[in-house]
Formats: sequence, structure tokens, C-alpha cells
Amino acid sequence: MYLCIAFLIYKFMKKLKRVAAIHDISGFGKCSLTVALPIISAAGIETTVLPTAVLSTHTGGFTNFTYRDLTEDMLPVTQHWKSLDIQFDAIYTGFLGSFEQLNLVTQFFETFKTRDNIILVDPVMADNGEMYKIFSPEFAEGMKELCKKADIIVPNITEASFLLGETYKEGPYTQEYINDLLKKLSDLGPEKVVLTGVFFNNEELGAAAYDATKGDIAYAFEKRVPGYFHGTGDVFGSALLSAVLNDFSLNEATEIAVRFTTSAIRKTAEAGTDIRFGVNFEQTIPEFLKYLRLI
Ligand code: PXL
Repeated sequence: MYLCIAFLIYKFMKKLKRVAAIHDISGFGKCSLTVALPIISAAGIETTVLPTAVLSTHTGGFTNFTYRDLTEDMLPVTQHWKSLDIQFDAIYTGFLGSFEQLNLVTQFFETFKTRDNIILVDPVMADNGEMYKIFSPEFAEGMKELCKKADIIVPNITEASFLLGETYKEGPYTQEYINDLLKKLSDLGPEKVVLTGVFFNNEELGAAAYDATKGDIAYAFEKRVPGYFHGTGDVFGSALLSAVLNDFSLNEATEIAVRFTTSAIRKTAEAGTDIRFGVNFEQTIPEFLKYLRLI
């Protein structure tokens, strides 16, 4: 009898999954780890962090920021975690500051990748047709190598163009153009590609998802909120991964991530917050948990 009850409790209790999040910490201006850690944790997933650098602010629109590079710590952290036999259900990488960090992340993948876990790479390096100031165009080649090792990648259209060595095109886009980008990105290696910043008209903005295992392409849109907001790619990536690890399909996860990110952007725009400060994802978390059917 007791054994039976114990078995039922075990069967219906959800296993606590664990993510390794490899990004920088930008102290002010919500992005990277200050976004990934709270969002993924709120979604009921343990979030282990490997900080790649500590900055006073992110690099988008601020000047004179401090930058403490943590490259030297990355291999010892990897080795320590390996010695503890820690396992991860997903590895999530974002902003990486150098070729050396790309190599160290590759070693992290080789150390912790299993048949069952997921590698999600957000190739953070560019937006609005341009590389971020601190990166050279050659960096895109290194990021492309990292993307080849991922199961899921989440580039924006500028990053997709750099990864494919193509000229960036301004939107609105056609479905043919987006589908072609998705397939070419997947041909690099990842089975799943979610492209952000997709729009077919000026009223709506969203993402497109391609799952090569199913040959399936889906789009998710919300009403566009005018303006450019920092850190939204990290909010999107964290939400997408949270939904995938809560057993939603890629298409459902994309829809959840688009709704959550847009809602956070809308609140920020309504409050008139400086766009460099990041978006109000905090007060959007209750909504997010409803989308995830956790509450
Ligand atoms: O949100 C992407 C990001 C992450 N980390 C740092 C950044 C940026 C984008 O500018 O500067 C340090």
C-alpha cells in the first residue's frame, strides 16, 4: 500500500530540470543573466550560472561601462562541475565576448552534452543590420561554428544574415524569404531554428519557428509596439527554453515567448522607461506562468 502511494507520488511529481546558463552579468540594464536567471527559475527550472564577464551595464547605448573579463574562470568552473558529476537538461548560451570564450563554451558542450539534453545557442552579436560595436565581422564565423553544435538557435534576422554570409535585408519580409533563411540556418546543423524580428506587415511583429525533424514552419505574431527595446532577445530566449523544458512543442514555445516578450515590452513602453534599461518582464511573470500552465 505505502509502496503504491510512494510510486504514485513519484510518478506524478515533475522532475526538477536543470539549465546551465552561460552569459555575462550586466549589472544595470536588464539582459543576459539578470534576465535568464529569474525567468527560467520562475518557470520551475533550476538555473546554474556560468558568468562570462561582469559589466556595470550592457554595451548597447551606455558609455564608460566597466568590463571584468572572466574567461580565465570558465575552464576551472567546467572542470569543477564535471568533478561533481552535475548534469544538465539544457545548456543555454548568449553573449560571449571573444573567440576564446567560444572555444571554452565548445569545451563545455563536449563535457556536458548527452543524447537527451538540449543545447540552445543565442548567437548574440548584431541587430538592426549591424554588428554590435565590440564585435568584428570575423566573430560571426566563430559564432557560426558554435551554432553548428546547437540543437536550437534563436538568431534575429541581422544575426541570421551574418551567420549565412548574406546581405541584411530590411523588412517587411516575405514568407518565402523567411522560410529560406530558416532552412539554410538549420542546414548549418541545428534541428530547430527560431528566428526573431519577423514581420510581413508593419502592424505585427513576431518570430518564425522551424523544426527540421517535422519539416514544420510556424509563425507567431503580436501587435507591434513601436521602438527598439534592449534585452528583449534574452527575455525571448529564456522564455522559449522555459517552455520547451516544460514540454511544450517548439511552435507552442515560440508563441508563449512572443506573447510574454511583447507583453513585457508593452508595459515598458506605457511607463515611458528609457529603452536601455531593459523591459518589465518582472511584472509579466504571473502571465507567463499562466501560459506555461504552472498556475
Ligand atoms: O542582450 C544582449 C547583450 C548581452 N550582454 C551584453 C550586451 C548585450 C547587447 O548589447 O551588451 C553585455
